[in-house]
Amino acid sequence: VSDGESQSPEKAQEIPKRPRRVKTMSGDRSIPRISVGTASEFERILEISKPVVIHGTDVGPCVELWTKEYLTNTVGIDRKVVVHEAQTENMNFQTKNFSYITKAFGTFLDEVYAGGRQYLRSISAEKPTKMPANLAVDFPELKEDFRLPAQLSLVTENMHSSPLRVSGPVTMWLHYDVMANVYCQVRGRKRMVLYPPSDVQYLQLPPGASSSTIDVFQNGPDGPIICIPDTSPHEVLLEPGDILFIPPLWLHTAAPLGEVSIAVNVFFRNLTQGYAPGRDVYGNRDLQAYEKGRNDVVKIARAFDGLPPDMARFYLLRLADELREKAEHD
Ligand code: AKG
Repeated sequence: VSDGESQSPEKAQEIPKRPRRVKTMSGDRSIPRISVGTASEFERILEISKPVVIHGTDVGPCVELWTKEYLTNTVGIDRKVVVHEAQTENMNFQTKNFSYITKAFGTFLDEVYAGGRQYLRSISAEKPTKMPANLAVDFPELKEDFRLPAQLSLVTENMHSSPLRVSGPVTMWLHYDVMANVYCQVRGRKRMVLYPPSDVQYLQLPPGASSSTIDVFQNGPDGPIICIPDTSPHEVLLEPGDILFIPPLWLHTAAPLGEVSIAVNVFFRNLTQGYAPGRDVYGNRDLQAYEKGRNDVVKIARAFDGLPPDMARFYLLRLADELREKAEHD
């Protein structure tokens, strides 16, 4: 029940090998920190579709209020939550080195504030498998504490979901989402590394998956990220009150630094068409054309059944070249 999990079982594929040329270095591009005064300035950011950190806006009293004690008293200790309990400090969706555990909110807070490798990405309290998370509905006690600034009215109007994220010392795996995202840091600090969509070919995503097999933070949450050849990592350290705009399809991974990190992120639709119809609980269901394309690929490959494998390979690669040509030059 988290990002990258809308993959159906048939999407799961063999994990490709790690890149051979891995060396270490730190991210080479930092994400600009800007102030945004009006809704039309934010609209322009959406058009440019590059990540930025919006600072100096008001996300509500949560930034001061959301201490362990406040959350315990306000939400209550008995409320049940489903948390990721990790075996190592780098969660990996492909190797599934974590488990989903249902526990009482009070127990979760005690454990996570004691340094437990746990991560809450809230899900719908009403219909967890059918509806996206909504902070105001799922945690009505916290509703008045968090708000998006007026400049981001486009986000509010097109909101898909607003999960609460509470993270102990564990990193979130590298993945992309299909919805646009404004990630609002509330407490603690979070290191975010983002890769542009054009890097996807170098980031080891099994076919049809939205999560990578690579752990970018192999050198620890504050160490240099691993160098993945031919990619352009963009990096930022979020402080309370910062809002990171994560454009659709930008791959991202996150590491909390120091204390427990609390955030609310709001996924929103920024396309007028193209989303897959039907259920999308996590905001990462691939576009309709891609889902259809994957079915067409199966049909195309099947059309070569019964032919000599070397001839099938020859023509399938010719077709792949045509697709690449379209992607790069159309
Ligand atoms: C997202 O907002 O899509 C994330 O993946 C956030 C990751 C995190 O908070 O650890």
